[in-house]
Amino acid sequence: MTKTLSKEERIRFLEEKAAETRESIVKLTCTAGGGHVGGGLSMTDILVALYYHVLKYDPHNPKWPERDRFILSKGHGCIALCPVLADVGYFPVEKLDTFNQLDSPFGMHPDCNKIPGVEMSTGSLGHGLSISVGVALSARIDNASHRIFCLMGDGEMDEGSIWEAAMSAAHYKLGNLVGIVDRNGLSLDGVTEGIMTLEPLLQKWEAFGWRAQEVDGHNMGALLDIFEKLPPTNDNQPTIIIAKTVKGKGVSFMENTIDWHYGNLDEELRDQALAELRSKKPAGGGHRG
Ligand SMILES: Cc1ncc(C[n+]2csc(CCOP(=O)(O)OP(=O)(O)O)c2C)c(N)n1
Repeated sequence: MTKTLSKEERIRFLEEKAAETRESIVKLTCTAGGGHVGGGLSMTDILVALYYHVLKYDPHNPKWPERDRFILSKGHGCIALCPVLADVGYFPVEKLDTFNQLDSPFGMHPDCNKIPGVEMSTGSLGHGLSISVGVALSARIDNASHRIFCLMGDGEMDEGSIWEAAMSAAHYKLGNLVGIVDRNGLSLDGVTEGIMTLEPLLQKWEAFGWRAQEVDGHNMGALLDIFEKLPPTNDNQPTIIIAKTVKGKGVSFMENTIDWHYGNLDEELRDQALAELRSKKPAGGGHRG
């Protein structure tokens, strides 16, 4: 989607998309009567880099066998995923007007039987990586060249199943698997280190046999660099990217605040949040790849 742009134009385009996505997250939170807004805003730049530059997919053929697979293990990030899937063409954006309403395909967690482009129904934390290992293993057996990306929360690292999956990915030498941790430092009701010490997280993944890297999860240029330098899919080691992020990124009263893990906005707060996000939009973007 952005392949024909210069690097500078691409970053500008993606930053603009991220700003638009954040606005959509705030609006959808109001449509839904509440939502996981903090974790949606922290993962936005990662999601935008993936869907507008990195992933291979065809929104008109969601089951295209050669597509890259994206599995949202932190399923409560559905509020960020849905506007991106709509914008890249999986379904009309107007459909999101029903978000979280009775009989809507769109709920707080993604349902792969109802939303085109969603690879796996998630929401119960700790399962996405195990599923991704299975999908990656099957791609390896089929000699396929697509990648499997799995986005996890850092609070989610407390789930033991993550570490079982981590061991098996290394055991099966799944170089086609890329895990990303949205390292915003907060879980549902506290700081991650207060609930269960995760650090040294990078070294833990390394010890489990993964190629581990850290990146500023809000620096579009750095995110692109790290994705562009992924090893070939037939490599023999899975990759984990620990993306340092800020929960509630972009809305000052939400940033780094546990209260905004899940919340609703009244009209005044919504307008304040949207005005802030609009004021931070990169000026003069507008290039479309
Ligand atoms: C198995 C399971 N236990 C508990 C929950 C409830 N829950 C929803 S979000 C969340 C916090 C997760 O924190 P993190 O992974 O850091 O998410 P983020 O901060 O990125 O939103 C919890 C405990 C759940 N969805 N699944």
